[in-house]
Amino acid sequence: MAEAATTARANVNIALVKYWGKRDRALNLPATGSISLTLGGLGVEARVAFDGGGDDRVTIDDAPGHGEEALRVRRFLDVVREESGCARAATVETRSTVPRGIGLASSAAAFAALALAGSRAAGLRLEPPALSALARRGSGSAARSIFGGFVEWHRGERADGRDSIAEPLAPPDHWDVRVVVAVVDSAPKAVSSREGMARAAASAFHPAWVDGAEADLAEARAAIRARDLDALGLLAEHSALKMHAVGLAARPPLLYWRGATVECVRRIWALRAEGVTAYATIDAGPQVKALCAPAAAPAVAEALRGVAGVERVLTCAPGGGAEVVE
Ligand code: 2P0
Repeated sequence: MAEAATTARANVNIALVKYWGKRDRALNLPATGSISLTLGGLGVEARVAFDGGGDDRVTIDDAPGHGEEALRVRRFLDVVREESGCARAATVETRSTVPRGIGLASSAAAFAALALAGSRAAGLRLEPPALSALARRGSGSAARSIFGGFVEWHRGERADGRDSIAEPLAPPDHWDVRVVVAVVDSAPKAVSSREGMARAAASAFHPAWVDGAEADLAEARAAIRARDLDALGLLAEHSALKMHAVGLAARPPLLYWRGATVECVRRIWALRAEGVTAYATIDAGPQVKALCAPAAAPAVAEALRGVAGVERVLTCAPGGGAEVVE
């Protein structure tokens, strides 16, 4: 039996050990595990009601949803109906509190919020692991945004993906770090991460990426447990650069960087040489994110603001997991 409308909120997350390639595209099952940090204050709120017949009505940031974005939401609602037995069409409204065009993909936050709001609205009370598996069906990285703080998403072995779920490694208050985001290009990207991942999976370097994953995950887990910023930062930088190397070796090649992307990485390395501890990571776009201690964040932000081509800089702290709003 469907319940009344439910609203839920979830935050974006940034991968420290990246998800880059799938073992099953339909179910968003990853080729490797990944580890992320959920960021506070950058989220998506989703309201879902299974309230009628006909087609699903999807509103995204106060405008009727259209194209690929709305199609992904409708496909996800089909998954919720399949899991719950609810046959009704839905009314969905999502609102993003992530500033637009900053290169922090909101799909992780959106599908985590939709998984929580949608499952409740359809009458399901899912435990966090099942909720994470559901969110994964919308967007792989959404599996991680169900939880706050440091999170690991397991590759899993099962063909049905039931064991490919995220779990918290440490809550947001375990370790107060900052992620300073340098926006170097706010235009929509030419190659989506979904397409990029498919291309990267066919790269000659992808088998090496998969081979290195377990060692990277173990190193990241240990660094998070020990609150060792140098160890985690070096590993996060390595994972990001390796991820982009896989794309460079793909045919056709995949290059998300702009000139300013490289300059930001070099500026972060120069800061380190000056004694400011900061480490770079880059996702499926040209933006550079620096992991650093709270005390170093103002200096890191100022340095990145000074790099030619940087449009804006924002600083984020660890954030919490998905929650029901009403
Ligand atoms: C990550 N990215 O681990 C990696 C690093 C981008 C670079 O997860 O196809 O939107 O929906 O499963 O999760 C972005 O890809 O892809 C992503 P789908 P998703 O954060």
